Amino acid sequence: MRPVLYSHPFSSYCQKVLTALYENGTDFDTRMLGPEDPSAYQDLCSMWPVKRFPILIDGEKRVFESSIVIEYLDQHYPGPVKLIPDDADTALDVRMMDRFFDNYVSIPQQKVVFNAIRPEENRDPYGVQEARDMLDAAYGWLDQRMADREWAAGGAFSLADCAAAPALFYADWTHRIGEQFAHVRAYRNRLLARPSFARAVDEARPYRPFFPLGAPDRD
Ligand SMILES: N[C@@H](CCC(=O)N[C@@H](CS)C(=O)NCC(=O)O)C(=O)O
Repeated sequence: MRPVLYSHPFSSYCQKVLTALYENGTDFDTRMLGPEDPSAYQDLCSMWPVKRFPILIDGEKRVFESSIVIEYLDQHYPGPVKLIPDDADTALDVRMMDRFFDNYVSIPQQKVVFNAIRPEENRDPYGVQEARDMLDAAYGWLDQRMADREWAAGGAFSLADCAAAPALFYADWTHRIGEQFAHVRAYRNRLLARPSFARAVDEARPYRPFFPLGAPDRD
């Protein structure tokens, strides 16, 4: 039996897992979370009351959290690309960078987007400014880190890059990565050129009109 991913193509955390799946050509089925099949979302909510996706179902096993889904795939469906390195210290570096991209790029990016879709009276300009400041701090730190690296950690494409790809993709749409962060921009371009992530981006193209801040005409 193949694992089943509850997923939507336009979701950044789903793209993170899809990138991992495509890297290794892993066979899986999708339950698409969308208006075409409301039962998929109902099933997700009954399994995971926090209602966040993606989740992976593999037989009796339910795996939540994109990073842990990728760890699970690495253990149970290994392929030619080792997304968690065998060396323990290198694996720590990979996990550290995965946390960096989720906590300090994706989360503030989503904060700005979610604020935009709230009713006017519930908007939070202070929180949005904090999120934008966090993105600038993250871009600055990452720019130095990426000055002499191709990938985020360990010298090869890994879990950390699966996290980085959609995080930087949408962060740039939300809060532009300035020209001064040339190493971050170059890294984002390398991620966009990676066939696994390019495929995830292509599959999500039809949903671009739904991007709340207006999708830019690029990428
Ligand atoms: N920490 C979670 C975050 C997942 C997450 O926030 N997913 C978004 C989609 S990109 C979601 O479920 N949004 C639904 C909502 O906010 O109601 C993970 O890594 O899987």
